[in-house]
Amino acid sequence: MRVREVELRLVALPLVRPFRTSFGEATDKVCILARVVTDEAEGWGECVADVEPDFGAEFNEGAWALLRDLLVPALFRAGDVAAGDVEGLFASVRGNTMAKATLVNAVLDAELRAAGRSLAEHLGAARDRIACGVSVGIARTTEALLDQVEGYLAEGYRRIKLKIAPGLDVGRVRAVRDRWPDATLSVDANAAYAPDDIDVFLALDDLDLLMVEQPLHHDDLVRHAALQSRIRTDVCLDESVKRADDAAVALEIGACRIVNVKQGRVGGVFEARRVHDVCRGAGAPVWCGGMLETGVGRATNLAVAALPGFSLPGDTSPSARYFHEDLTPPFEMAPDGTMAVPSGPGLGVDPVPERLEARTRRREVLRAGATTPWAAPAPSV
Ligand code: SMG
Ligand code: MG
Repeated sequence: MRVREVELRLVALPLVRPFRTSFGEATDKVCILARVVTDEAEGWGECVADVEPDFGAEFNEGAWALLRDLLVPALFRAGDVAAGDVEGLFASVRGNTMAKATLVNAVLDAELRAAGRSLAEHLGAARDRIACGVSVGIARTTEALLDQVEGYLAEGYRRIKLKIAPGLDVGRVRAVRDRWPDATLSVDANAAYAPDDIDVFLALDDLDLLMVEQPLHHDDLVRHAALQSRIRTDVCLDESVKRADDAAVALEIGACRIVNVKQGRVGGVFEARRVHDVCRGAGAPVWCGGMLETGVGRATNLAVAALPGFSLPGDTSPSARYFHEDLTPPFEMAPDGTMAVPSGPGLGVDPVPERLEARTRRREVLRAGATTPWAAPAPSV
């Protein structure tokens, strides 16, 4: 397959309610979408980077520059490519897994649409519906948090994840646990704590949590191992796992017992499947994380979440939990807290053209063969 054109768009969608984490608050979802045009079909990819480098080191403007100046030109230069080759084309670019995932997934989508095969089937899906959880942002008050949780439980979510931050942790979580003694609850700290905060985790240990997600620094597996050895609750890693080998090392040294798999964080669906395989081999449960994706990224996540090792509900909520109007036809959750995995060719969904246009803040079309500044021959001296 030859990639002839890549269209980049920066899109912005208002969120139905602000999403507050330990590192900040978002009122809009702002991300890059890529549409690759090949001689056979078109494919879509969504970048999970955000406006600022807070969850991870990547951010929209940086990812845009990298895509435009290095990754897309590498794709054009490669000529005839298969989706399985794309990761290799980017091997000389260190890190930047969110930007890379955008194109890995988009080229695969094009390939699968041309072949009439769904992404879920291609990856090796074991089910056609997945269990949904919901990630609840830090609320202004405990009462507001309880109201939100009550609403989500009534909608049928199978697991409630509470975002926590220093000072907004044990008291809040205990209030939720006291009200719903049988709910499946977890917490996510987004790396906000230090090893000295052990008392917080010892207190959370009494609240019967499914897991505590990314309590410590995003790069510190060793201290996560020390923490895991002191608490009963399973530690789950998110930010710390940027490739399959990170998961292997984390499990080997006891830094966690559960892994949050986000294809957009680890460089795309192929690496996500490798993370899944490593964890499955080690007997560790995995679940599908989320980055408040639009329908494009959500369809990608659902295909990954259908793999056999995904044994816990994911942060894979329906479109209405995030947006008044998604870019794609909305993903809906059944009252039993499950959602269908798309079964059409490729991602199985497309952005609705008018909605995409209305939400686009910037658009740039890159064409194979066109001169790019960095690729211009060096002037002779
Ligand atoms: O997609 O429902 C979602 C959000 C899930 O909590 C969620 N994601 O650390 O797991 C995480 C966060 C990161 C997103 S912050 C913008
Ligand atoms: Mg997380």
